[in-house]
This record gives sequence, structure tokens and C-alpha cells, in this order.
Amino acid sequence: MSPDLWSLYSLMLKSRLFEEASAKLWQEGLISGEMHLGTGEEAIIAGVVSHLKDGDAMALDHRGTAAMLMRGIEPVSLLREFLGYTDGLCCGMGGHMHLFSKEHLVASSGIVGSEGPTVAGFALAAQMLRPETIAVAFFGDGAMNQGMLMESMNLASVWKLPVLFVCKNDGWGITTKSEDASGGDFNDRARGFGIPAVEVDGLDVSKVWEVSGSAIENIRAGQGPTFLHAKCVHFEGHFLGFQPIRVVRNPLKEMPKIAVPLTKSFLRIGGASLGERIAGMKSVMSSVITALRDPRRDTNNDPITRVRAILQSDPIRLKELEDQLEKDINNILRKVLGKVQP
Ligand SMILES: Cc1ncc(C[n+]2csc(CCOP(=O)(O)OP(=O)(O)O)c2C)c(N)n1
Ligand SMILES: [Mg+2]
Repeated sequence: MSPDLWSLYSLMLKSRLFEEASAKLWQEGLISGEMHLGTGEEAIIAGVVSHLKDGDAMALDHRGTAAMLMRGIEPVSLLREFLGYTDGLCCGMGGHMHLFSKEHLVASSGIVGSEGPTVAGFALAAQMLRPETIAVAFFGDGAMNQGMLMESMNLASVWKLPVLFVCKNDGWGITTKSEDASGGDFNDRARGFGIPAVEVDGLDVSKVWEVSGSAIENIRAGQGPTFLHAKCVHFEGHFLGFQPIRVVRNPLKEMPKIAVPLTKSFLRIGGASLGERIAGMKSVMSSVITALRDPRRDTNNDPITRVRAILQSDPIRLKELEDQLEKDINNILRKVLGKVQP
């Protein structure tokens, strides 16, 4: 079977538009706390989630919005939750990170690595109560260094639990590069537990769909867990307002905010030596220059642009679909806020 690119694109774009709308609300100060978007990882989520059936479960990390939407959680209740309303998905207590839907068997958490124990629990219940159903965990490369995820992979292997472990590897854990925090190779780690590992381009939704489809088939057939390793890029960095990215996007507005205090501290009497001050200045400037070349600014890494280029072969259908999705998002905003965002 081949993937239905139209329905995958529709899932991806719906999620992107919803997250962009949430980002605007956050920028306006209507959503409190940090906001982690899953923009850039839509191909991984769509490729996997479109294989799920009734009774399948998902354990999600701090970027769970795309997966929840694609699994069919009502967008209005999700957005009302982000805004802290008492009629949100979890009574306005969970924000965007700590959510649960009993109906959809979905749980998310901001505790990095907790997707491991959660997915193992879901999968044990599936094995005992719901034959041929499975559980999927989505987590980042940072979570691969959490003991509880490794313990869960071990147990899932020993008990042959029906789990798909999906590592969305963006190469970063907040501001730490993966190579500075992770030893060895993630695929080898999974294989060390006796779990088959497959690597796929996380920007290519067709490939993710194909590879996860055959992994899920094996898992449903009782062959135990699989580890799926997919690389992707988060355009916003770790969270909205992530400073180096904010600076390179809008240098005229942001540079003075750095330059003024930096100059003041440079000229201050007493304190660090001249050599230390020059080194500090150099280090700040080099992190801004590095950000200029940051792959997170390269639109070629956008999985949505990639699949859209293929669908351009039918521009009329593409426009209809995109217009419809935009209308859907405006309807959601109208229901939640009583108006559409300008
Ligand atoms: C147990 C735990 N340790 C530390 C944190 C702080 N923290 C939040 S997100 C994050 C980075 C996670 O990196 P990764 O798993 O690669 O996910 P990404 O943000 O890159 O998608 C950290 C360390 C946390 N939330 N939970
Ligand atoms: Mg990461």
C-alpha cells in the first residue's frame, strides 16, 4: 500500500495552523507559562498516528499538541485548556503539557522520559485487555538519557509489550547539543535491549508512514516493541521566545537588548579583567553569529513545504484543502474567543 499524501498533508497542516494560532495567543499573553511547539515534527507524528486504531494508546512529551489533534482530540477543548479555562480538556489545570484523554487513551507529560513508564503501562493493559492494540510513545533525544525510559524499554522487551518507541531527534535538549550529552548510538542502545531499531528521515512523511506501518504491523502481531528513530528540526528552538532565534529573526529590535547591558558591563569599573570582558563579549557575539547559520532557520527542513511541493501537481485541490483548513481554524478561534485573531 502507498500513503495517502492528501490526508497526511491535511493532518500536518491542521496541526501547523492550530499551533501557529496558539503561538499568537501566547504572544499576546493569553497563554501562561512556557510554550513548546511541535512545529517541524509533523511528518513524524502524522506518519505514525495515521496507522492507529480504536483502542491504541499514546504517551506524549511536552510537545504533544500535534499528536493529540491528529488522534482526534477536539481542538476547541484543547485550546480552551491552553488558555486555562475550566471547560478545557483537563479543566484548565494541565496547560499544553500535562494532559489526559480517557476517551482517546492519550497522556502527555512535561517530565522528560516519563513517556517510557506511561507507554509501558498502556501497552501492558493492551496486552492483557485489548488484543492486537498497541501503544506509541513520542519523545525527544534528551529523553533517551533518562533512566526511566531505558528501564521501560528493557521491560517492554522482556515482556514483549506492544510498543512503538518513537524518538523525535532534533539534536538538542533545550540548549545542550545531543552530541554533548549522549554517548554512542541510539539505535544501538535500543538493540542492546533486544529491540529492533529503524531509522527514518523525519522530514519525509511518506517514508515515516511506510516504515512505521510495517513496524506497527509486527507489533500488533505480538512480536514485541520496535524503536523508531526519526530526525527533525524545531523552527522555534526549544520554546517560543527562544532567544538566539529571536535575535536573528529580528536583529534591529533584539540586538539593542543585548548590546546595551553588554556594553554597560564591559565599561563597568571593578570586576572582571579586560581579557575576561573581551572573551565574554566574543562569546555572546559568536552565539549570535552561529544562530545565523542555524539549520532551524532553513525552510528546506520544513516537512510541510516538502509534501506541499508534491501536491502542487493538483493546485485546485490543494487550494480547496488549504482554504477549508483555514476556515476550520477560524471556526475554532471563533468558538474559543468569540472572534478570529487578526
Ligand atoms: C525529568 C526532567 N528533567 C529535565 C527537565 C527539563 N527539560 C524540559 S524539556 C528538556 C529537554 C528535552 O529534550 P528532548 O527530550 O530532546 O526534547 P525536545 O525539547 O528537544 O523536543 C529538559 C531537559 C524536565 N522537564 N524533566
Ligand atoms: Mg531534542
